[in-house]
Amino acid sequence: MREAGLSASAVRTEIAAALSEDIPWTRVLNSICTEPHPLAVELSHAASHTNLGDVRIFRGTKRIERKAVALLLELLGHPQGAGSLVSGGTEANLLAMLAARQEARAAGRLTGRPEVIVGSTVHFSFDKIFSALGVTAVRVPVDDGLRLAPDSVAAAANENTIAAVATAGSSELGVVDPVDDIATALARHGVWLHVDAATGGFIIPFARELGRRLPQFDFHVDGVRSITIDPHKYGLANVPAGAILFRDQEAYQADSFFLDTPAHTTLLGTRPGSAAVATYAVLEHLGREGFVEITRTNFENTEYLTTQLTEAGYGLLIEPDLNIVVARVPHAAEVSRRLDADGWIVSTSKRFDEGLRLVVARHVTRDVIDAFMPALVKADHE
Ligand code: 0PR
Repeated sequence: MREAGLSASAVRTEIAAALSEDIPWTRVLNSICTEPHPLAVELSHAASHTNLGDVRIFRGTKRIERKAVALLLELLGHPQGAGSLVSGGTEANLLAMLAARQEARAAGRLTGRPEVIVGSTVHFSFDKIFSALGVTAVRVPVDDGLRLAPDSVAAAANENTIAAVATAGSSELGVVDPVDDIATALARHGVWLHVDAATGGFIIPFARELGRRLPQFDFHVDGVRSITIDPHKYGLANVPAGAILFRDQEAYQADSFFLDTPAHTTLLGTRPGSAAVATYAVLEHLGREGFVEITRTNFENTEYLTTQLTEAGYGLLIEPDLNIVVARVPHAAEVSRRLDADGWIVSTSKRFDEGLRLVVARHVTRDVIDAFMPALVKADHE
């Protein structure tokens, strides 16, 4: 550390220079995070000093977290449920797995190492979680559309199964597992069904309202015990804002040293109240109508991009459920690198050699698509 500190303006200058190296949103087509809503930015700034790890001090902020959780539970069809705002999808998925393991242990039915049933499309956050918890991942087949096959999930269940995970919107490919059919297939096994809707949670309810054919994925489905949903993705809150919701109670994680302090149900102790404020602000300000309109625009722009790609001779590798397009582009990794050199960020899935993955988040407007298409064609023909 320096002996004598720098002036504020010198520090500001350095940070401004670093931020200016970041890629502007108008050139980002790989990210399911987007520019946060201005109200989220403004109010999270106002709450930047808050810490939900100490709810004796930050009691007003805690009340806002409870209100945000209540709105999310209502959105997902179960106002009587429980939950917390957390740092993102990884922490939310971890807490769900901890709760499922806790329940299986309490029931005394485990005879060996705990197992969780997943498909090959499950998010890689589960690899971290399984290794941290000492859980074996039982990977079962996905169908031709890369969706988890309900019968194979049911066939894999045994006394050591603590949970099965369905993904309601994979960030890799934008496909939604048939959560309702998986729940039906699992019903007689009594297995905890966790739905990872980190990506799709703020899309599917509104897309269904717009008449799109997507499965019911939330607490309306009997057997769904926990859901991950991320305000910092399509919920337009700033990072870090995730949420874990439970049909019943939350899992107890730890007691504090201090009297009159509630037990912790989250992994993080000190945690940002600003995230709760940002989440609540966007939910209240946009309301259902606001989210439906944003979802409508995202799907319209996805269709616009698909048409532009087709006209330029690029087919789709899979039929997307959500606003993620995987175009067939030979040598996709090389094209992605050339685009990167030209200031455009796209991604390629390791699953396909010829798949260029494009995410149509809120900042990907028609203008952005119109600017992107010639850049893609140029990178492809270089
Ligand atoms: N589950 C699903 C279905 C996800 O899509 C993600 C993140 C997670 C869990 C983990 O959530 P956190 O990253 O909040 O812990 N999906 C994106 C991905 O890895 C995250 C992302 C977002 C990556 C923006 C890049 C980016 O620019 O694909």
